[in-house]
Amino acid sequence: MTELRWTTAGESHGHSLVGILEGLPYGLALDVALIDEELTRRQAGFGRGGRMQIERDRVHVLGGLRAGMTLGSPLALAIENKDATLEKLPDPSSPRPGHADLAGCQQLGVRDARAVLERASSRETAMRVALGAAARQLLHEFGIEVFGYVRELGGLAARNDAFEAAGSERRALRSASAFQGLDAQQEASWRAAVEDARNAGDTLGGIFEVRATGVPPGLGSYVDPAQRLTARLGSALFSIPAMKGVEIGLGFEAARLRGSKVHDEIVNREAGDTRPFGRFARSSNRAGGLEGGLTNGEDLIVRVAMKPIPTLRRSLASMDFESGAATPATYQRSDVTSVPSASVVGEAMVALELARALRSKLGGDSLAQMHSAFEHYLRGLAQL
Ligand code: EPS
Repeated sequence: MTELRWTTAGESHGHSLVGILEGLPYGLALDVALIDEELTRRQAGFGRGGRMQIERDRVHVLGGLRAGMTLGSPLALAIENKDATLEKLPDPSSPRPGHADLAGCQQLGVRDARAVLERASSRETAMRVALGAAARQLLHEFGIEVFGYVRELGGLAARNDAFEAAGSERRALRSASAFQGLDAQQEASWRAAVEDARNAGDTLGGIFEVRATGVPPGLGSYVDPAQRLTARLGSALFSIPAMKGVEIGLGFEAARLRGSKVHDEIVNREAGDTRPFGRFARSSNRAGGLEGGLTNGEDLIVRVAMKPIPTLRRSLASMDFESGAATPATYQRSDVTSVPSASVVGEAMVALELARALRSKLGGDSLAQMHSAFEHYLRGLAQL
């Protein structure tokens, strides 16, 4: 068995984005149309700018599949850039505060912000969404579903219980939203906030939440610090450009409450609870499904804060690379907000980490072997 791991290559305005996902088992039927659906979802969202009018992200499978089934070899994917203008684009003369432009040039010791921003751009996350969409299909085989949605935009929060209130309408509500949201009441004010920021030449950040349901207990590790799922998720989510905070369950709020108001009491599973994870359940889920670096059988709940995009039409103060004179940061075009897109990327990252943890728990080289190991594991849980 190969550990599930992934890598990407490609520049924002280069020929293509390329991704490799290693460790998928043999025998998984992979629906490429579902990968493309996720790519389309990532491109959408009110507040996106000119670039998204140009791109039509579609995945090309370069390796790892035969007749739609995984071969157990690395899955190799490509997404073509329509705006493949890398060779012609000018070098920005003054770095943008908040982007990697300056720190990247400082790291390289050259005034070549183009070289830096091309890879620092969140264009790269399109490929992560494609790889994540493949990982989700593996999770789906084991009853695990990952769902992301926007909770807050420009400081305007959706209702707290939007996820629970949406119930079985969740997917339909999110598809109908221009923001990957679940609170229809919030849409108009988010739209107005984006229009307002656009008119002011400004940008907006926000918060999205990712939930995973059907997650069995015991994924992750309490033994190896690096394999604690909490640590892996934090690292994966912070690896998305522009993410400034990650909370799990109650998150920072837990620090302000007494233990009795934080920990989830252990109770007998209720009669209506059909999860096949044994007799133990919780009376609440403030831990967000993680204890001791391991999943505990409850839903996984993570929230992620995204800063506003650093490319502002109303450019912030910067310096000309050559002359050193004070000058506004270079501006070409930008989105006003991409929090809705970030929620799709966050979902992909959570899916990749959960799939990785599941692979490492169950082992096996083929999907059939994984299923046997899973059944055996569930029998063990039932006897505990
Ligand atoms: C980005 C700048 C914009 C965004 C881009 C991320 O691209 P451009 O410079 O071509 O206008 O649209 O996001 C994407 C291309 C994408 O697919 O999400 C940046 O500087 O990070």
